[in-house]
Amino acid sequence: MSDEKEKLTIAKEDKKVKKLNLREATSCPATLQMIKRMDEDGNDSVFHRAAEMKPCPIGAESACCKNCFMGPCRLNAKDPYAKTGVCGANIDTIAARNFARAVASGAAAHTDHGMGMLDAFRGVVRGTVGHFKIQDEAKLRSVAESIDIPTEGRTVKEIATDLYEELERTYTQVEGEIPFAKRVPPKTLEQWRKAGVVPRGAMREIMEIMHRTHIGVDQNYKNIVTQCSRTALSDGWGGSMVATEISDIMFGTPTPRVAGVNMGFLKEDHVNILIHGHEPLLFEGMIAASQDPVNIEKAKAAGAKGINLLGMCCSGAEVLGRHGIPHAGNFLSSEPVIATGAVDAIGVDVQCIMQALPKVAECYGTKVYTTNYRAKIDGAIHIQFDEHNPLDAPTKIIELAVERFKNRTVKVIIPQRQDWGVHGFSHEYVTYMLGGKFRGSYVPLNDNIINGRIRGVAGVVGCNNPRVKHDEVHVEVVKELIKNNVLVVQTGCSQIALAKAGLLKPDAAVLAGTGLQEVCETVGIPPVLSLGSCVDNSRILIACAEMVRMGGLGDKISDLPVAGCAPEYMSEKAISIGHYFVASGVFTVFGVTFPSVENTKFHDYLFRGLEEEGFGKWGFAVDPHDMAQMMIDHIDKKRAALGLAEERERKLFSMEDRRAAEG
Ligand code: NFS
Repeated sequence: MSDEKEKLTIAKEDKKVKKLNLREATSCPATLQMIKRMDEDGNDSVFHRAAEMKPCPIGAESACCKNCFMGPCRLNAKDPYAKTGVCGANIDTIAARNFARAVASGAAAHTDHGMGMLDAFRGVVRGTVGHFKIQDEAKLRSVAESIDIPTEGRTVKEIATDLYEELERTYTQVEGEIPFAKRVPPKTLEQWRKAGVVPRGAMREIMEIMHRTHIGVDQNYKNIVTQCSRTALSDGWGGSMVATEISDIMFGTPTPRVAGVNMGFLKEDHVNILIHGHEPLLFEGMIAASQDPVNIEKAKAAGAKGINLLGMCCSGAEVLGRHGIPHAGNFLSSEPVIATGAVDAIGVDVQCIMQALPKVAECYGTKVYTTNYRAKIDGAIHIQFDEHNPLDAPTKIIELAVERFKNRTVKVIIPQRQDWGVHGFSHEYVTYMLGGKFRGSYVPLNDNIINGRIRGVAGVVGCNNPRVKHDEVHVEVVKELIKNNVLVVQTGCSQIALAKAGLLKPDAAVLAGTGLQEVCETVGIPPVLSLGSCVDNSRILIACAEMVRMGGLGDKISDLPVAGCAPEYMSEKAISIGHYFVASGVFTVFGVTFPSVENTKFHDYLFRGLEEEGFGKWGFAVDPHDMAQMMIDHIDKKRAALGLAEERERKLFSMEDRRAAEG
């Protein structure tokens, strides 16, 4: 390269780096410290790439179509009805089809994850899988009973065999309703039946979406949205719910435990292994392998004090509540954590694993190991995980990590941040904690909502997105909600943001309004409850169904004073989740961007029309305070409809009061 050219290239690159304002990138100090390191080392991160890559304005509003090869066609988002695609498709059809394909992809990700869990469960039932077993028999029985499988006087094997066969229908059933439709409150189910959205097997629903969004098939936006609802419900009440329930049965239902989050849990003198992705199988195998004295000895022989496991994203969220294994950070921290130089191996399975990881890993002398045949990445080393021998791949990864520990050449810099909080609230535990052993039910939660101490419940969930300041929107929305006496339940990367901000500790109750504070102090819980990974959003659906069943708050999910929010979402999975909450009856607000053009019929249908038909509806805001206010307004609207608008006198609610409220 000539000198002149080289100067130009350097100048261009300088400009690139300048585009990213590091301080505005993240509110997580550990992540900031590490992206500064990456910046100084001349390495790119997701934050740098986001600063460099402007989103396509037409695509951002979902005003383009590439479902055939006469195009791609681009419509004018400013004058959306001025043009159509070559085939004549208008903005409503195009946006609805794009949305539907996001729902299909997101639902496919969750249902394939659930299928993976079911594959392992089948092996456990048939005795072909080593090491894993049924750890939570009580959960096995309760899940079986919830879908009318008899348990009385039957062996675990008999119940588990029936359960496996029944739940397989969640995926494969050609006709008729999926098994967990039995858990839906009757009035909500009745409404779904009328609207024709009760899902058949997820495979059929996803296939049908792909068919209907092909050129020249379904060209009526409302009809497309109906199939979106059916497919999304096959995720929430199907694939995701199976993933959660089977994981609980095999690895134990989470119970609250104090656990740590952040990069400060890496240990310089240990072999550090990070597990990143979604299905709990790899992590469970790794936990067992890392406790094997032979493997510990290998680490010690290399001069390490031991093996230190950490989680990332939803893989990490699964084991935080189940085992108290520390969590290194959420989605946008997955490159920065590697920049510590302390990670000796990263084992990944599926979903949310950036293709950039192997390159960052190379810069900091470590390796990425892919373990699922579905997800191979250029530059990573593939070691296939085999559920029949679940300790084999983890043991290999440990050996390679030990090698890397021995030969560490990169300077290790570990941000000194350790954040503690309570993790592992399951819907079963919510029953117990509010009612105690003898009165275990959702009655006390409903009572506290009826008497006004708790205004309502909000699910704040979902991803990070570098288009907004990392973690900040999650934290601000949640602070605003609890200040207004809204109890918050969380999953996924959002709960990691709040854990880092210290809001998963019981003493965070001081930030709550007086009513919620009183409940938290009495029960000894934080105002923000961490429920697990993104498939564990199904726990929130069950909690909603329980609230309806206990009475006093209406007879459909859409009657409840609840709302949902994904303030920093980025994935298609989030769209599927959002839509199954909407279809279930919940007002759901998304941040960052929304894939539709305002003032079009499709947009209006999602944001208003669905609610008029008895479903929930979508909302959108960028500012966290606006998001919180929209949710609070909705909760208040539902309270008013239930006759709970007037805040009651702050006293313990007696049975008489409750009967009066119900009457
Ligand atoms: Ni959910 Fe989990 Fe995180 Fe978003 Fe990705 S890890 S499944 S998709 S980024 S919350």
